[in-house]
Parts: sequence; structure tokens; C-alpha cells
Amino acid sequence: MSAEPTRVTARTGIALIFASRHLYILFMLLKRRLRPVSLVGVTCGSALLAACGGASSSTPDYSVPAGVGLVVKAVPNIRWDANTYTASAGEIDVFLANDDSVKHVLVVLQDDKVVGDLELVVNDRGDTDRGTITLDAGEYSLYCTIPGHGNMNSVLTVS
Ligand SMILES: [Cu+2]
Repeated sequence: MSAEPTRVTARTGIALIFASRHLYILFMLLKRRLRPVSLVGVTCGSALLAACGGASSSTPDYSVPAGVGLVVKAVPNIRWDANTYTASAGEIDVFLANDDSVKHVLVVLQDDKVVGDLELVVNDRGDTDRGTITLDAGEYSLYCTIPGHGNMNSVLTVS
């Protein structure tokens, strides 16, 4: 009589071990299945972000005035719309437009120093600013003074 409950207990124990192993395997399988799902979630999230960025990358509604000596546009991904610009020596009428969604501040540099007092500011998408600067023939940089915008550093050749 006393051997029977012990056997039952041993069988139950083994059954429990098997059951827990199966549960563990099941858990691991579920975990494996869940991982790609969460990856898809992340991908969708970035796709949505890209979609949002894509929507704002179209040209906003502004017009470039006629007779401007230099037109510069800030474009998405913290860049000017060109790597090189040209202008004629003398008083240059500079027009800055913002096709991006963050603030940009344009200054002209020569040998890493600001030249003249031109500082054009565009706070939001579609903003424009305009000013003049007098430059001799030479090589300059069009630079954005906003911290982290060091990539906005294009060559301006004045001749
Ligand atoms: Cu900038």
C-alpha cells in the first residue's frame, strides 16, 4: 500500500519534468516567433517615419525673387541644396529658403572666419530670408551656425 503512492509521486514528478520541458520548448518557440514580429514593428515604425519625412520633402510654397545673385536652399538631412555655388564679385544679393523642417542660419566664411555681417535665418519650412554681402573674388564657404549642422558647409566661388 505504501509503495503505490510513491510510484504515483515519482510518475507525477517525471510527468511534471516532461511537461515543464515541453512548456520551455513551447516558450522558446513562441519567443522565436515573437522576435520577427517585433522586428516588423520596428521596421514599420521607421517606414512610417520615412513616410513622414518623405511627405515634408516636397518643395514648400515660396517663390525665389528675380535678380538675386545667389540662391541657397536648406534641404532635408541637414544639407544645402548644392556642394558648390558661384556668385559675381561685388555686392551680392543672397536669398535663403528653407525646404527643411528645422532652423538654419547661413553665414559666409573665409578661412573658417565669418566674413561681413550677413546672417540669414530661416526658422521653419517654407521660410525665406534675404540680405546682401560684398565679397571680393575668391573662395568662401556657405556655413550653417546651428550646432550639429557642420555638414552645411558648401563652397562659394566668387569671381
Ligand atoms: Cu542648418
